[in-house]
Amino acid sequence: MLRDRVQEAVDVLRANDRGGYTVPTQGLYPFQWLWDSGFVALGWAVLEEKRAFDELETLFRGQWENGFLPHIVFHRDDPGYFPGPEVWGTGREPRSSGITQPPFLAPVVLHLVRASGEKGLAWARKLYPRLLALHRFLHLHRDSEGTGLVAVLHPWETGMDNSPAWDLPLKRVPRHPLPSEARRDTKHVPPEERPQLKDYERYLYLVSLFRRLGYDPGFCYRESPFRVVDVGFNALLLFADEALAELAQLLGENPSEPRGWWQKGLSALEALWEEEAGLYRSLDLCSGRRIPRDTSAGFLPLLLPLPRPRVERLMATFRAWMGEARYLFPSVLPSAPYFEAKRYWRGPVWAPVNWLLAWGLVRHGFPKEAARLREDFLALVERSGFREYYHPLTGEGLGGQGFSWTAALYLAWARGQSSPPVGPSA
Ligand code: 9WN
Repeated sequence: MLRDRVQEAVDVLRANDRGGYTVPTQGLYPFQWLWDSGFVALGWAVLEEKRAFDELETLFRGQWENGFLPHIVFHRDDPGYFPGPEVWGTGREPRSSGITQPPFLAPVVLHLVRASGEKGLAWARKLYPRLLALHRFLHLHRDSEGTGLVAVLHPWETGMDNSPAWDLPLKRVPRHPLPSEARRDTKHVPPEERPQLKDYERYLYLVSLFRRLGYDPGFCYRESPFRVVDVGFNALLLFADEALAELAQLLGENPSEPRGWWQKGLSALEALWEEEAGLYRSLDLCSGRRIPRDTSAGFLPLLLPLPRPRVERLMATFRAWMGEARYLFPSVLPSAPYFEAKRYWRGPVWAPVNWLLAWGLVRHGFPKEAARLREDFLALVERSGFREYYHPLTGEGLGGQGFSWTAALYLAWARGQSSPPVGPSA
């Protein structure tokens, strides 16, 4: 059975391969997405190491001169997605969006280098300056006060687009009237599994604002009514800083800049800890308050070295969540009033989150819990195929079908448990 699914996973990746890059799924997402590419590369690495590096090189073709890396690169036209390149109007070549996504790339490159030795080092050498420029952009332009943590300016930048954590900060964002037929997503996926129109109208308002501001990083930061220190984005950036410093060392480059960001960020992260809830929460920079919503992102700091009492407390919360879901790991605790089992990022299980949490658990010495994340994910695929996300109580498959990151992580995980490329177990 496992063997058949492995072949199916390979077929999904090959079917979504557009030559040098992989679309997340056909129809719903027909371009190259930033953080998807990181996870997809982990799967390609199982089949062809070079193809994994190509995925990232193609993504970096979309990098801007200031180091910014857009969340979508529109390598080819496709009328099936909204908002397409003409709505973004970023004026770049290749055409791209004008917001970013979690920079889950340096850890992937390091992971690939560890697996492929000298060859990998040569490929990584080409990517290193581009990664460094991306990290510089984020630490400089998204942390204008030099706090050590960076802000996101659009829910899509978090990768967890429709998370209930964004409901409160989004209320401040005006609605950009949008005829419901403008949306293409609900033509591919049942509307109850997608965001509501009122959310989409706010997403589009932000896009039109940034476009009006010419995508100038300073103006966008100051003018955006949505400015949030997302715990997930920051945990991934710091994890990537640590990987970048390690990569610098392997390549004979100076690791002090990424190491400095990492150290500063680690202490700043404490501002996101919520003792009573026993997990980390995002901070709304416009109100100056932590957002009172608990989501799976609150566990992602497990990717980082944390004080032991903090880890113990976080694990107690983690186990409480384990007790409420049949399949780990739900994006929202099922008993929370804002839980929606089928709507994206408001309850369902996502392959990349399981993968990242498992790396965090391995790092902190919780192999049993990490194994459970892997087993549940494999069971979900066994039951429902390679879907975009899954119902945490029934295992029903939801969202897009033939999904690349799900297939890629299945391939990577079919071989056994994986360890993070940094930390004691690396
Ligand atoms: C907007 C591609 C992307 C993922 C995101 C996921 C979803 C896009 C959308 O799909 O977002 O970027 O149109 O809904 O939320 O994490 O990268 O798979």
